[in-house]
Amino acid sequence: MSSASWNIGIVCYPTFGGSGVMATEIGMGLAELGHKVHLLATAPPVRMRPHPNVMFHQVHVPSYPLFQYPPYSIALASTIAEVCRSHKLDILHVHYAVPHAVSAYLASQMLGSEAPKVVTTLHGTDVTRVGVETSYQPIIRMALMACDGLTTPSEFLQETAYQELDIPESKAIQVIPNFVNTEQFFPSPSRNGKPPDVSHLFPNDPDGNGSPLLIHVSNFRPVKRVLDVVDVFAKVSQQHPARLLMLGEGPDRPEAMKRINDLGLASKVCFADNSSSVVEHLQFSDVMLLPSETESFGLAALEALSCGVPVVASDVGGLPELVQHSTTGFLAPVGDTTKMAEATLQLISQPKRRTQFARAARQDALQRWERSRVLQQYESYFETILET
Ligand code: GMT
Repeated sequence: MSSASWNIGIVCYPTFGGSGVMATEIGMGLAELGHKVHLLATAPPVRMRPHPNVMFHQVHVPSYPLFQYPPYSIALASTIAEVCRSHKLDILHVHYAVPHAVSAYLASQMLGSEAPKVVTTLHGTDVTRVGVETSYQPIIRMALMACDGLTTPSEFLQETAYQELDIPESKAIQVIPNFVNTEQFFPSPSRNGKPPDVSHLFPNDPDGNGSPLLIHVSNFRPVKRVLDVVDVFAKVSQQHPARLLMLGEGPDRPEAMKRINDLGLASKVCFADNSSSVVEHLQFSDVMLLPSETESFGLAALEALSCGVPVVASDVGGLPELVQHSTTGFLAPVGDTTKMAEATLQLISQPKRRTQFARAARQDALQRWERSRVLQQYESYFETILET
């Protein structure tokens, strides 16, 4: 742990998305290391747990009949300024640049010499999708240039931020990866190489007991290409008995359900909502499918690897930095569901091979992505920022 204890503000979206999850896990981790952490969001973040060093500050966004869009950005800026003043924050760490970096900039203007150091962590679509929109890019760029520190979870996103947001090389962007709590996400101790009984998830498929289980976990946004998941599963099912678990909620879920019904695969597919335990479902699973169109990192894939579940993913964005092709999973071009199905079949049809991949996946999670190691990187980074 660093010698000093800091007052750290963390701004995030409170939902199940990866940026909010990482923001909260960083906050919880820093609190355990002795820092005072103030989480600012419109609702308690989903991964927030009670801890004496963690305080939650709700951002209220008043509405008014005149407003078609209540001004979240300025409500957040005012809350940030208030929390900074009341709790003498040393560092404000904002997650997802749009619009959080802009709110942090406004708060700093309000606070003048009382302003804390501001660090923004870019997460993905805040650069690759939303950040490049012409309505947002100039102001996001201005706010990022004003930050004391910038981080990304992958080299891919670092490079993309320099290019797409036109950030000069003189402005350092530090890569600090996402992490996983390997004590929380671990392989099922009872599994011992045998597929667990998941018949309770598939009440209409009594014949499939023991057949391999594929899993997809996401927010079902278009960028996740959930119809490719269905396509891969359909191709796999033609050649090998299998079942599919679709975990999460989002806009493309109804279409995925419809496609599965149309294909006559409903009895072999289970849809679980966000209230389900991700760890428990991963522990049941044999292979994770993540055929995203883009992915700055792929936190869901990391959680799978940590549970000893090999990942079949698209060869895009930060995924090649995470998934080691032919060792912890397989990578295939975006949209190439035939290659993804072949890779999945290789794993599920050869249980010994799958077990080798599962061991390598767990080992990799422990070696490269372990929570305490990454938290140390954040502490050192904040120390450097506070010294400048
Ligand atoms: O960028 C997003 O779509 C939002 C974000 C989220 O809140 O879900 O996801 C991004 O951040 C995660 C945490 O750093 C990464 O694991 C995801 O790969 C990334 N999503 C994309 O780049 C599409």
